[in-house]
Amino acid sequence: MGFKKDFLWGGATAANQCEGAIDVDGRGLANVDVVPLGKDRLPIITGKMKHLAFDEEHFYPAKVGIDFYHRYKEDIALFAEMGFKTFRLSIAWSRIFPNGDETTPNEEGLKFYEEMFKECKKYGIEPLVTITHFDCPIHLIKEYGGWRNKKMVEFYQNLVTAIAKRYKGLVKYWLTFNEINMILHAPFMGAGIVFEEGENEEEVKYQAAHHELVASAEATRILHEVDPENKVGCMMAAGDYYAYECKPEDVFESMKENRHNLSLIDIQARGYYPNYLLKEFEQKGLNIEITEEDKKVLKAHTVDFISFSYYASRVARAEKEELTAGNIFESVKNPHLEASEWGWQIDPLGFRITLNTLWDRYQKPLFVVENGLGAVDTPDENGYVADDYRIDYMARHIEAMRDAVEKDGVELWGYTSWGCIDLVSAGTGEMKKRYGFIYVDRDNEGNGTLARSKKKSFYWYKNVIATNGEDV
Ligand code: BGP
Repeated sequence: MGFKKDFLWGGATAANQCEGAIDVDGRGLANVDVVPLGKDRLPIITGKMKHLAFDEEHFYPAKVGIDFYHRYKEDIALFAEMGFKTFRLSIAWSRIFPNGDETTPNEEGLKFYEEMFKECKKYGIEPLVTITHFDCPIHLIKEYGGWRNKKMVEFYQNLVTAIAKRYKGLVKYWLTFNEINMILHAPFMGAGIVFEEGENEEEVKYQAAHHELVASAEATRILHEVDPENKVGCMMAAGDYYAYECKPEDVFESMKENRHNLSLIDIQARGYYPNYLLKEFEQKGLNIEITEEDKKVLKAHTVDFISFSYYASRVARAEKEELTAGNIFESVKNPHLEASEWGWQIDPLGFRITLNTLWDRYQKPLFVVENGLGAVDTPDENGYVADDYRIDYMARHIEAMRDAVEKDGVELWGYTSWGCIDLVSAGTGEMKKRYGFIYVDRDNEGNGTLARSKKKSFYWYKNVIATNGEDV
């Protein structure tokens, strides 16, 4: 017995990486729109830039994305052709509330997603909706300082209420924040944080994270109240840390890295702050404001399932001299593994290990909502991409996932591969780092017709779904 009969196979995207049309139908500007391609990208992601600027000198890939806003019908038809049972997408907050702090939602924004969900339903595709995927209206950053401000909880609740009511019966699966732990690594993308000179950055990050946690619990409450059929999940960037050597110091380091990475999920899944994190705040002198009321909300509204992205495992070592580049997570190079062109260490067995870790720790159903290989694809003279490297990566990961289900008894609801259609990379802002089964004619400089074509992996994944993961 492999995957259950109603296993949700599909693919994943995020609004800011594919929609484009950033100033259409009343949409406001968001943090992700002002992240340029190129050398200035990192300070902006990390929140260390001096000004929050939107200058014309830089190329901002989100402006056009892959023009999913205008082409989603064509794209969903292709997903249906592959046999998708689910499609993960995110809602651009600033389409629904252009500034973020309004009380009346923008009808055109609401309508856009409603039409998209109906299009999915036409093919029997279940939408899986990320409420915010690295996405925060610029106005909320300029006016309130992003998630460092507790008022954000209220604005987020307005968003959730509007979409929960409007999409009742159309959407059942919801994720509150994409990769919530990313806040600790990329605070501008994760929480709209721009640091001020001399402030305690760690304290700001954890305070913002706390506000997101409370907002996530409130969202869970609202979604359950509006429709008891709704299933609400948290979402994290997962990937276990191994000890570099079996010496206790390295093992201890890997234990610390693992729980550090899981800390926010511990709270969303269990409903309270773990002691190790409270002790860390104490030892580092971090003053995080957590009210009694917040504690009650966290406790009362834990998530129904755990979703996560998995791309790579990581390595921890007591002496950290050999850090790998490429990935936003610090990791020592693993001498036993190959890596992608961007240094992400390829580890299918690590996927099985991570699935087991999460299942053992939380005993809640899991949903893999991102996995895949970012690679440079070169179309042949007929425009065809024979992406055997991607097929190989995914086949080995799907096999490992099957082992976790079949041999280890992990409860798993579904799998959506990342970037099922080529889109803009979150980490680099490039088009050249592609993940899709569907090729999009668009390059880093913004050239190309945006035409879609099927890669070799398109046919391969179609067969994987048709055989419910048996034939990979
Ligand atoms: C995750 C994000 C996605 C996505 C993916 C791949 O962190 O949730 O938005 O882009 O990583 O990363 P990248 O685009 O940098 O290759």
